[in-house]
Amino acid sequence: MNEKETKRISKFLSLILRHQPEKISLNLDKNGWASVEELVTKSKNNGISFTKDILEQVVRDNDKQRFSFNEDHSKIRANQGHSLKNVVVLTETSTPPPFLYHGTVAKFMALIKETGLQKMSRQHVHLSLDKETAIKVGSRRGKPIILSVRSGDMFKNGYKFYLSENGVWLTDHVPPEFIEFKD
Ligand code: HQG
Repeated sequence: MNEKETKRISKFLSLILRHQPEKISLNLDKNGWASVEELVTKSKNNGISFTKDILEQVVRDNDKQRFSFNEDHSKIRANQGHSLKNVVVLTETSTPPPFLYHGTVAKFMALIKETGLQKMSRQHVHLSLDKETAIKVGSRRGKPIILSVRSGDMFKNGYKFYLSENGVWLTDHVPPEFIEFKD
C-alpha cells in the first residue's frame, strides 16, 4: 500500500474514531473503543475499503501512534484527541504513589470493611492524591471519613491504576486488605 493511501485511511480513522463515528453509524463505547469488524464493514459501506491487515499496518506505522488495539485486536480506538464529550480514554499508568485516599462516610464503613471499595454506579473507584481532596469528596455525604489505600502494594500485586485527565486516580476495586482503617 502506498503512503498516500495509508494517510487517507489514517485521516479517515481520526475523523471517525475521534469526532464523528455517527458518519458511518459506528458504535463507540464509553472508553472510545469500536469493534474492528464493525469498523471495516461500515467503512466499506461508506466508500472506504480496507482489510483488517491493512488496518493493522496503518495503526502500526502511524507517525504519532494515534490509534491502539485492545489485547486480542478485536477493538480499536484513538489514543487521544476526542471531541466526543461522552468518551473518556484512560491510559494505563506507571506506578501510582504508595498511598492514595478515599473520602467516605460512616454508614458505608461496615460494607467497605467487608467488600472493600467498590465502583458502585461509576466506571471505577475514585481515589485522591491528597487527603484534602478526599475530605471534600467525603463531605458531599456528611462527616467525612478518610481511608488510606496502599496503592503502591496493590500495583505490585498486579492491580491496574489509571490517572484521569483531571487528576483523579481510578482503579476497578480496592480489596479490604489494602485499606488502612485506622484513620
Ligand atoms: C461508597 C465527584 C458501600 C463510597 C468527586 C462513596 C469524586 C461503598 C459511594 C467522584 C462501597 C459512591 C467520586 C462499598 C464504596 N459499600 N459503599 N463496598 N465502596 N462505597 O459518588 O468516590 O462531581 O460514586 O465511599 O469529586 O464518593 O462526579 O463515589 O461514598 O471524584 O465529577 O459509595 O465524584 O466528582 O459514591 O466520588 P460516588 P465518590 P463528580
